[in-house]
Amino acid sequence: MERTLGIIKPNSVNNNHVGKILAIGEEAGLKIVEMKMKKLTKEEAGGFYAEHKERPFYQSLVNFMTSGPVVLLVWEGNGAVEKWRQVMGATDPAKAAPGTIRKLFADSIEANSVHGSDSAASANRETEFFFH
Ligand code: 3AN
Repeated sequence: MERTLGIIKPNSVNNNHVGKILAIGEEAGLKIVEMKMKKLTKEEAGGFYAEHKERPFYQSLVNFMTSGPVVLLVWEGNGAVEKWRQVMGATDPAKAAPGTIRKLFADSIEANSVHGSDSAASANRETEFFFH
């Protein structure tokens, strides 16, 4: 069984889409094994996205991710990393496939509703960052 870190971002919490997003993950065969709601600090959001520090959108991304509470969760399932990324859809909602979370709920490429770890190694690091 694999685990991956998911985040429901502030736009989707604010738009009352938490339940629908969790249902999509569960219906894909993933199980919620840890979950908490939290307003991230600038330090947490900045540290979490440290790999993007040099990108032009970094400061705006940190501001957005701290603009309201997020839902942090750990999904478990066979191939959980890839499965959660499949149901999230492409980073840019304009390019996301029909039926994916980002196609359904994203407001922009920045406010794109959800995060998912991009590899098993990232999943371990990100789960540690927020839960242990
Ligand atoms: P993903 O979350 O799909 O793995 P990353 O890791 O490339 O995508 O980007 C991390 C986050 O940064 C995205 N989820 C999105 O919120 C934001 N982001 C990515 N690209 C852009 C962009 N061109 N403009 C604004 N925000 C962006």
